[in-house]
Amino acid sequence: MIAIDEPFLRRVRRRWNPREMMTAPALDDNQPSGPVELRYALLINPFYPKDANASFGKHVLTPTLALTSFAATTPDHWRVDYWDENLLDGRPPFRPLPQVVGITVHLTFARRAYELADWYRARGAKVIFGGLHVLSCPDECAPHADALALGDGVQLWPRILRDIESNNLQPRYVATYENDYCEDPSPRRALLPRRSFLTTTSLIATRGCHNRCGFCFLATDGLRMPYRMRDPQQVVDEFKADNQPYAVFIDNNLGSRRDYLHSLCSALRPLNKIWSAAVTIDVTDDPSLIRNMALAGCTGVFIGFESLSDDNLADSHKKTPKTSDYARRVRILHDYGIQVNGSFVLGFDHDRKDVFACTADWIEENRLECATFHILTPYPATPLFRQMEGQGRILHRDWNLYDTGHAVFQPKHMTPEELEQGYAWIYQRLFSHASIWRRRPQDWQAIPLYLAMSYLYKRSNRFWHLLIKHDLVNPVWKPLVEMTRWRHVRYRRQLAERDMTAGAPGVVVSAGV
Ligand code: B12
Ligand code: SF4
Repeated sequence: MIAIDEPFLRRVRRRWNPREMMTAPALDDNQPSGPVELRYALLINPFYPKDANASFGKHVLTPTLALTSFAATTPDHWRVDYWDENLLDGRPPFRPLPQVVGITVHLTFARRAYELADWYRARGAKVIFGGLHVLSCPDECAPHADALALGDGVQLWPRILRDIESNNLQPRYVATYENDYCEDPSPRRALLPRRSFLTTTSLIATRGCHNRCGFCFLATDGLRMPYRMRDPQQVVDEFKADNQPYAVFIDNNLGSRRDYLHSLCSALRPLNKIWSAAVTIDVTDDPSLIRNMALAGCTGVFIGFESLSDDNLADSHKKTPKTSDYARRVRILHDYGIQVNGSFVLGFDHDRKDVFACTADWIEENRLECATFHILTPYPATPLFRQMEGQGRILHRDWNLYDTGHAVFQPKHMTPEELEQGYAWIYQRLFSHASIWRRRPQDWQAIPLYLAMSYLYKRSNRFWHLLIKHDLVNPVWKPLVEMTRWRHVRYRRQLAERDMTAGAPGVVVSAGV
């Protein structure tokens, strides 16, 4: 048992953070405007500072689909380029100057998005903003862009380009998320640099979630996102077409409709590939679903446990099983060889200073292979933000610090400094040699891969910026992934043969991410 006051016995050492992971590349104000290339669009994922407590590896695990999803609707007579400032290749290109610059905006990189937008606009490009922050704070974004895309870019992007061609650009475009998801084209993954990510295959099969937790961006005012699903065959085709051994589903919750997940698994199974996805813990209500996921290649799930306090979960309106049953449910996943990456939010109103030690204990006791922590963050235009604002607990509106690594509100039972100290401590504890070892898989044959993955992911922050800068992410990571896939295919064969009633113990095949 970890002593309750351990997180506070000494100041947690600040982690080393290389400059390029903290500071956006400079934009040269003296650069004169060049000729604009007509029908050339540049799409930008802006830079955001990385939190040195967490793994830098997560930023290059798999790319966001924010831009590639709607890039697929670009008319053929337009040229389109993609630039992710987080890949450390410097500032986005400007020669020739694009006619249109499309930028995705989240609150944590809103300030950088505005800098980029102001720079390109001053030189004659038209700037279009879209993304979560545009939806929650349109009036703040508007002065920096020629047009805002509120909602689904897949529906809006071709309209925007058409209006630009006819010189009729409107200041706001609005689309909902209620159309048939099967009609969306596949994301344009060919735009992505393949060596820069563990896998370029970020798949998305569904949008939305059956829950509406008060702290989640899905609860943003005005966002209507019913649960929509793509045809499983479309997902399979995309997985095949990208030709990678491993895919990450970036769905909010791939498990909201169990019948759908069953059919998706049946479609994925023949591929003999591996994947991971975010699901809620209630998927374990149906162990046959977990078995199907394993047979279909699921090696890991990302589960938003959020909290080990039922009161916190009730306050958030999260429909979830009792926390006292979480351990049994984790065992079900482990029994089918599926590793668990647990996501925990710290700083809820029922959290006291013991939350850090208790959460770390629970994670180690239940051998969660990986864990991700977030300081509770009231995103603007959500019920949580309104509640905190109503209670006068919002400390500031510096969105840069709304990155779930900083306390931006007044917690109930500790100071903001204690919350940040506890957050830094729990990451350091879970990334320590001792904790990694304590959570090793039961099967000794799985241990070498587990250690290799864990050390690369959790203890290599000194090297990640070099791997990223020199385009080595995929080459370094891929052999481990291939080995995992190979072991998993063998495991799946055994699982298929295993008599369900015999209850033979499972083997966690992969671990680390
Ligand atoms: C992939 C992902 C990541 C990746 C890559 C992030 C990146 N920016 O490059 C990684 C793992 C690195 C990551 C990290 C983090 N993430 Co993240 N991440 C996601 C995830 C799972 C998928 C994003 C995605 O591809 N969505 C699918 C696309 C198609 O949807 P979309 O982005 O909304 O885009 C659509 C529209 O908005 C619009 N659109 C978007 N941009 C534009 C631009 C133009 C010009 C137009 C026309 C339209 C348009 O069109 C698109 C198609 O409909 C989302 C959850 C989710 N499922 O969305 C969380 C999410 C975006 N992440 C979130 C958070 C909090 C983080 C972290 C802060 C967590 C942490 N502490 O580490 C970090 C910080 C990163 C950062 N500052 O952005 C939150 C953001 C909440 C908020 N209100 O801002 C989300 C929503 C998760 C959640 N449920 O809370 N993340
Ligand atoms: S379960 Fe997760 S994705 Fe669904 S609403 Fe809650 S926090 Fe958001």
